Amino acid sequence: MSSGKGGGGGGGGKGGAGGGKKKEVKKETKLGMAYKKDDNFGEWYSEVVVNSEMIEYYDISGCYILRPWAMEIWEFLKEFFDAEIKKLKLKPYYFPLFVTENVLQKEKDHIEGFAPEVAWVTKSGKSDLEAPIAIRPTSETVMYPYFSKWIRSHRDLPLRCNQWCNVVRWEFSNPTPFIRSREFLWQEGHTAFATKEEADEEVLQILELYRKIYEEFLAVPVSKGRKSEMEKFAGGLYTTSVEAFIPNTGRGVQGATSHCLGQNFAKMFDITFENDKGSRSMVWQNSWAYTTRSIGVMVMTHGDDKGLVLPPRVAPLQVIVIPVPYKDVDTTAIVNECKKTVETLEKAGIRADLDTRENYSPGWKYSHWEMKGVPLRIEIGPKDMANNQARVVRRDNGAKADIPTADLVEKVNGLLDEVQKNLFETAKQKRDACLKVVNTWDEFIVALNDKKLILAPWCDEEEVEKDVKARTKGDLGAAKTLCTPFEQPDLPEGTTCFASGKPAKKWSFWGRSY
Ligand code: 87F
Repeated sequence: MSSGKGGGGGGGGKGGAGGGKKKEVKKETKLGMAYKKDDNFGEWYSEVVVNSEMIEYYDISGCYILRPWAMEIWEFLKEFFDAEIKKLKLKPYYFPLFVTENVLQKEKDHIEGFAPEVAWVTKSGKSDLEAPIAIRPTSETVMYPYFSKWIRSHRDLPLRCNQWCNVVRWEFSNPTPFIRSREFLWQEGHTAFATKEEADEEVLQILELYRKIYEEFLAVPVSKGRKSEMEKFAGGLYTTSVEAFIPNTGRGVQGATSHCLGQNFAKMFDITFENDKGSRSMVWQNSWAYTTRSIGVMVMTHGDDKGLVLPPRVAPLQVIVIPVPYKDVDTTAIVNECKKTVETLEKAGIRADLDTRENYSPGWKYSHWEMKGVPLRIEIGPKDMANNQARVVRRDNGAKADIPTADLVEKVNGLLDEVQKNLFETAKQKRDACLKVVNTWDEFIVALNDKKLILAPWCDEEEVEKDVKARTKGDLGAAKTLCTPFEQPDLPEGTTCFASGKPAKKWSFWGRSY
């Protein structure tokens, strides 16, 4: 059971600009949220992740402690994804954390832009290392020399490897728990095939799994699409992604990426196989990843002024049972009824617990578990006991129902499904309400300032994307393409690019992003 202490992240580096109204916090217990989501989103977010006990701030900027309330969510996602990729014949690997400068530099062309973010180990104890060693920001250069060694003939293909690990990218822009941290957890899949067709197929299979993680587990709507040439992974052939949108900030956020690397790395690392004609061919490669950022996107999407709101499928606890004692009425009987309820729910496979702490009032406990985002609360008092019922309260919309004890499991299961569905539908409605189709530059600027998710006809020229970036540069960051969605509206003959006036080739999402 948690200590029940809220608020007050230690360490520095809390995100969000100052200002914004502070709500009165109940003084005696320090429980409750000081910031509102619509008043000061940055501070609200920091407060939610700390008060819900997902995150503890750490004394290195951009590094955070992930507490069980966050790690258990990560484990649910991992369990699902791991089972799915095993069906696709992915094998688990673990490659070292460290990489020599020599090997890291092997992919010089694209590492160049990333170089400032690479962290180095230069000492052991007091003495300098012979040569500095980098900490992996990603593992292409760590893995591919061994792909070259392991792949000899077409019988060694496909090679499909996945590792769950941490990576380090020493970012300098505004660190935000989950969303932008200097160390984060991810899975990285790296695969090699004999043909491009097989690689192409896998890119989309994985992207569909990422969509499921966001939409079916985290209840966050995403768009699948392809990245522009500017925004793709420079080392690869093409990049696909799932993109989410945060209405409060009007920013897009890349949820996960699935890249077809083509034969670029095969060339660099000499990854070839003997084909069935007896000569040597280069492999076709993919790489793909999703990270703990997904948890942050979920928090931003569903959280409210009372704190975190968790989709039931990823909630470490789905039901919290709270005894509501009354003056002279027998408390032991109520607590026993609560215990019985938890047992019944647990037996039915529902994640349930009870809060029997005697030094806190029921009202305090309600706020505490609301702040932690538990999907359903069950209150049991003398009246409920007498009527053989329990009061069930939904976290997502506050709806209350008195449910006969005999129907509890069935009704709770139904409610959990409803909460899951409602969170997704509500988030989708909010996102769709931000969608703005624009055709001209003037409309684009209005929509951008209005925090919209912009869909615009585009000529698909890199120079034009650069130009848009330059023309929208400012304190809030420049606008860029988020992706070109696979689901394309009609593009009538003669449609022109919103930014260049040239003939438009496609509809693309534009906006500011995380
Ligand atoms: C930061 C420092 C050094 C991103 C970096 O997306 C290198 C890099 O290569 C870097 N930040 N990237 C691109 C990562 C590409 C790719 N790697 C495997 C993925 C999915 C998983």
